[in-house]
Amino acid sequence: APETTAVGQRPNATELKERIVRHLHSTLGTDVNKASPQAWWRATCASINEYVFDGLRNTQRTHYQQNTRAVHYFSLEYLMGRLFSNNLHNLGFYEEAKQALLELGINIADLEEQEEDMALGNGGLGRLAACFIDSLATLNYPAIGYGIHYEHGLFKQEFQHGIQIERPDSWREYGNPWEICRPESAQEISVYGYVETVYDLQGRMKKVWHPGRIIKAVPWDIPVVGYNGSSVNVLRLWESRASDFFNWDVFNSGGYIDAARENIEAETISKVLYPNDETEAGKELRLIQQYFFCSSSLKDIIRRYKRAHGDDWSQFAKQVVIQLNDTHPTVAIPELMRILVDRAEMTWDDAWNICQHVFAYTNHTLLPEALERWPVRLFEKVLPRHLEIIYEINRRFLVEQVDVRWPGDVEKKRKLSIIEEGHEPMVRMGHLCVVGSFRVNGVAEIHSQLVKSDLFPEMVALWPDKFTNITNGVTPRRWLKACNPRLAKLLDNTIGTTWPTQLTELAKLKAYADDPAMQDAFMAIKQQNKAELATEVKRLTGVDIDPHALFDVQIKRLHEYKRQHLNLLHILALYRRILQNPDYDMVPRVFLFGAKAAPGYKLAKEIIYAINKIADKINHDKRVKNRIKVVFMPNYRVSLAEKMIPAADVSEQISTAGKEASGTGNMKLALNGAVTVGTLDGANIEIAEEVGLDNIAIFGLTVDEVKALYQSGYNSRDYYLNNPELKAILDWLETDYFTPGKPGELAAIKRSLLEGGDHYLVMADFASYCDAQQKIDEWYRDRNGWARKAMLNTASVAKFNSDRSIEDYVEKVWQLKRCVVAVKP
Ligand code: DL6
Repeated sequence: APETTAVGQRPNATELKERIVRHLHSTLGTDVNKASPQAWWRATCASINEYVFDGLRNTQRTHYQQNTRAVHYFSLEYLMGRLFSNNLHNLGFYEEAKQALLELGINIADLEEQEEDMALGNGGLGRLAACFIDSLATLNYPAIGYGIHYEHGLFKQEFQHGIQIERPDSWREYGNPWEICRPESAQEISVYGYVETVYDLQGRMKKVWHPGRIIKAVPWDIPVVGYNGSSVNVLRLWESRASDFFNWDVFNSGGYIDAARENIEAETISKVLYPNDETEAGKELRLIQQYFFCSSSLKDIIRRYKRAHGDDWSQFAKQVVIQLNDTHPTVAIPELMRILVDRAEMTWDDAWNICQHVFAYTNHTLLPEALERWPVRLFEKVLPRHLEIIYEINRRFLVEQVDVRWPGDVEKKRKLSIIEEGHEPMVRMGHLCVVGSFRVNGVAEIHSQLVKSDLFPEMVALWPDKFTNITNGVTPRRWLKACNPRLAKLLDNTIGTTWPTQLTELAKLKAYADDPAMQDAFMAIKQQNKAELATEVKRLTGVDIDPHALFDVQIKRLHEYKRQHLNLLHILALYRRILQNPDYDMVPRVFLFGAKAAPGYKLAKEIIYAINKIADKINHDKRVKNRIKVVFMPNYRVSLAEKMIPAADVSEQISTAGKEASGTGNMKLALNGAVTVGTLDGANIEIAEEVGLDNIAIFGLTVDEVKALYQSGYNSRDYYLNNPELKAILDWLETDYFTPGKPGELAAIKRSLLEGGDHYLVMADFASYCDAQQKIDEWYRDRNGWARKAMLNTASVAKFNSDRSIEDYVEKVWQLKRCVVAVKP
């Protein structure tokens, strides 16, 4: 335990029991003998919050007194999952709470199920933000996360006859015990309108924006508890409301209906999270969401800064650093310029100098469809003054940088311009980010190299030192200690208890990799986790799976580049081999999928449907004799990941090389002792370096080979014609074998691979993927050998810890100092 914590004395079970009962009475208005599970859960949350809020007050007071520099993490997404057990683990009294509840006749695991996931994000980018704020608090760095308080998070997924159905997620329908509304810190946000040019008495030109609409932004604070209660930071999420001012104006003039409509429109802004992963939406509401949270957050930061510094802006860039989580918050750059130039009446150069010391940008994707571009015409309508500012940023950039470096080179200007020319001119947000930030990072070594070589090579020529790499990481508190208590306990007993904050300690496990007793203990834990998951699979899907089979897990958003359909083709190959040879010898395997498809992504939904249909057929085919089971777990989310990851034997990380920026599921699975089947893509490359090639099954084309193949003219049909097994499988999809009476229902996959050009090279990698899977099969037959590999995975992945990522950001980007929080006596 650390010397100081923000939270103070930890309670024992008796104290907790008293608090829970007190809250049951005085907060929930009920009693022990009639309280519902929800009431028990809420009373326990309220008891936990007594400690959380103490920590929050102590942390905020200390930061204020010490006038600390802080990082402000701007992200449109935070995939927090549940906070109940996470907060208890981080506060250090999970066991005491478990005991207290037990004495009250309540099973803590049942209470955990009472909580809705806080799913305010789509996938990797949002979950990374959640891990980062955990690590920032744990490491005692002053930090605040800013985002949107969506009323509806990522949709809930159901399957009807195998088809994905989306249902609204109402995570806070009955309130959320972890959040605090702070109406006193509300902001007013302007949009639309026009810009007027005026001259003051000295003849100086000024731009005045006359907004067409004002919206109120109300903050909700979610305390973020560091491990051991070290610091309690804040995640501040903005909710949109109709502005009082605007509302009353319309209301007074008799426009009741109009006033109500205004209300609805204003509240729409924070209504729903856009469910697209890796695609830009291009919708007006999305741009307004982005501006709404950036403007509110900047105003909040400035209000806090002014409390200490008044109108003296000279310290601003020393106190404030803003990390832009992808390009989604880019509009913060012109917004800060607007505030400094138009409101604070600073010169352009002074204002730009501040901006360039405040913003840093993380790129999370190279996929062209995800690189945000906004139509100039939309910008002009929604943010007319910001468009003018972007034009001026661009003009100066082209004249002062590009033209100086490449005099008279019109083509370079066209390529580097923040405004893309064409029939529909566009604002390129990535360009604006690079120009306006002092640091740009990718999220894994290979990705950061590709950001430089493929995305922004000229920007690198202009500013070589601006670009860097910071490999992603995940918090071992949630992704090992809390989700895999059996393994956590084994680690505690074997290598000591400091690993949750000193993950490099895991390397000590290497010494036990050949110890049969430890191998047995490790495998026994995996077996228990698998048995638990098997029960959950039965409950959720009705499918019986054998916990002694190999559990092969692919959990991530559904996308062609992640190639769930490559996994499916291999399953079909195995099935076909069994049908052709009833004695086909293979290790029994359960293929587990979890994935949501963006509602508008047709092929992704077709792939889900195909997996479900094929699963149904195989699972009921007696001839298979349980050698294969296929399960698509519905509604994949953080809390389901926490159940699946500890039970995985194999981790599928099979994206086309060069397409997955990093991946973080790969890290969580390896940490929990799963062996990866993966391409040399994203962080897989670094995982392979850490665990060694004997402990990971690498296959497929490399980034360079992928590029060369595209260049030489890839023809997927060649693989179809030359590989009889692959041909037979694809042809199978056109029959009605899996969809009786409905031939062709699964043919979209074949069409995309043969006629659609197979952009993600599924056909090219198929044979190599089958070989890697064959290797896994052989490895798994040797129980001790497998145990060794699994243990060495856990022992070797300390690098992929979000504490390490945060220390890298601190060193390379943020330049923060730790601020140890003292408990007020
Ligand atoms: O950096 C977090 C995460 C990576 O691990 C994934 O590889 C990457 O696909 C994901 N990117 C996005 C893209 N969203 N946008 N823009 O979610 O980021």
